[in-house]
Amino acid sequence: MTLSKTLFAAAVAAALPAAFAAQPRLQYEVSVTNLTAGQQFTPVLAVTHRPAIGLFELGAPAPDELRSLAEGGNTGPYTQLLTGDGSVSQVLTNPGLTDPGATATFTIMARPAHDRLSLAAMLIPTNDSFVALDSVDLPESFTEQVYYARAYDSGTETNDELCASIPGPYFVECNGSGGGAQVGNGEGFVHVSSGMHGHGDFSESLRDWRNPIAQVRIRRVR
Ligand SMILES: [Ca+2]
Repeated sequence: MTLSKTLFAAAVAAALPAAFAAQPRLQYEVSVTNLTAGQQFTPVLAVTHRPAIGLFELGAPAPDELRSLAEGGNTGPYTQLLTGDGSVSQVLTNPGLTDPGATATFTIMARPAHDRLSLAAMLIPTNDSFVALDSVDLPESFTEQVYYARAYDSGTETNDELCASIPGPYFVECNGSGGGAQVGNGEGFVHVSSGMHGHGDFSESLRDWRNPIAQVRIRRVR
């Protein structure tokens, strides 16, 4: 690049609003397939970010933002925390429930140095279990990268498996919607979910699972 072109590029960059100049330049299509037989995924939180940050730490107490997501499917607190963070390119929530066997597909942007993707969604019906990928590599080229995700328990709520404690629009075992009772007294740390055991209102044969519980396909499209 000649000096004049360099100066011109610098002048253009300087003339751009800061928010526009900071726009992400890479785009990815992400498809999340629910591999369980009897669990729905709540709206999926997805974030592209630098390697320095992540959503949670296995074996450690869950942050409040994870508690909201894992117990109630609420992605708002994480969105508020991550929006505007200099280590984050984009944070989004893909709306709607993802049924067993179904796939949720969305696109997400990332700046070049922000080469990680994290995502999470509550499993319903569970007390505080969620499906997640934490800080996986985005594909460098236009090839597709496939990951398999496990179910985790946020450790913030006892797994009483009762309709009153598990929110959701309709569960056959509840003959209607679930509730949002705050049970508390959780296991204390984020761990691999032990599944559904049938000691409450829900059927173990309908609702339990084995890992992995989701296939995540990431394809760079721009
Ligand atoms: Ca729990």
